[in-house]
Amino acid sequence: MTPRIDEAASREAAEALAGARSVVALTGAGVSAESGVPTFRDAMTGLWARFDAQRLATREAFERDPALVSRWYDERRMRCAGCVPNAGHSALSSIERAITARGRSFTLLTQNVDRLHRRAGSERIVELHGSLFAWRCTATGKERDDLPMPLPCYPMPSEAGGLYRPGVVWFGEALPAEAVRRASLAAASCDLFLTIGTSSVVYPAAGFVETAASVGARIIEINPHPTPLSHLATWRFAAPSGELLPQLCARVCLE
Ligand code: BV8
Repeated sequence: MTPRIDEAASREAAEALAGARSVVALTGAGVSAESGVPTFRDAMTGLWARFDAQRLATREAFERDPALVSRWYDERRMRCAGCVPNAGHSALSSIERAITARGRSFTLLTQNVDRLHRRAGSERIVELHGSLFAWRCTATGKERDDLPMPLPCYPMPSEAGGLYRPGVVWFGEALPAEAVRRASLAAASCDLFLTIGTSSVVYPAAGFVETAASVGARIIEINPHPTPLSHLATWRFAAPSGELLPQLCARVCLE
């Protein structure tokens, strides 16, 4: 049974969103779940069921077994290439356009590596954790997103004599400095922050919610399950993002 969304709260939150001076949205794997993109835990099915994602998504794992890790990422890349943005992605893209058309600020921080926000038309995107479609040469550090799908071999050697590694941020690796700079600035200067489809346990990404709350921004949390940061939410919707975001969008875009 689809959870009933509190109409009054939804109207209030949409009014706050429509009137906000500066909006930040943080998304996690839950936003892509309705597109069929496996979240970390879902990705661990079949061949991968016997692995722990957090142990596989590390530089040490790649150095220990580059073929295994390259294959896991390439299979996730191909899975994502076959998925399409859902109503939640499209709603966020429309909300961005409606807010920026009014001369106000909108920044989308995503932990997702599937590039579905970009395919849905969002433009002001900060990819906090990189992308499955980017591969980085271990010898030169240069990234490219045009490698054949599937890769011809695992791991794939680079022209510079290194290997191509996934262009994502692994656990224990620093996020791209420019992404952190943009995200920190946006979170510290926003007056409305949406946190959508994330378990809020991965840092420093989850920390941007805390930054926004510390500067007095109002927080909208959209997640069927509570998170460790639910107590910071001004409005909390225990609903799928693919259902709630179009409702918010309808109100914001018609304002
Ligand atoms: C770093 C790319 C330091 C790879 C990912 C405090 C501060 C700083 C660091 C730490 C800290 N505490 C701990 C750390 C270390 C660590 C960390 O956070 N560990 C956690 C697990 C405790 N952080 C790091 O290692 C980060 N690096 O700090 O480096 C440093 C500094 C300088 C120099 C050197 C080092 C790097 C973190 C990035 C890791 N990479 N992704 C890949 O994808 O393979 S994170 C990855 O896992 C995802 O991006 C995602 O963010 C995270 C969890 O995955 P999921 O569970 O699938 O997704 P999510 O959490 O979003 O949960 C899904 C949610 O959706 C659920 O809540 C569910 O209820 C909800 N949902 C489901 N359906 C729907 C829905 N919601 C709405 N609608 C629906 N339909």
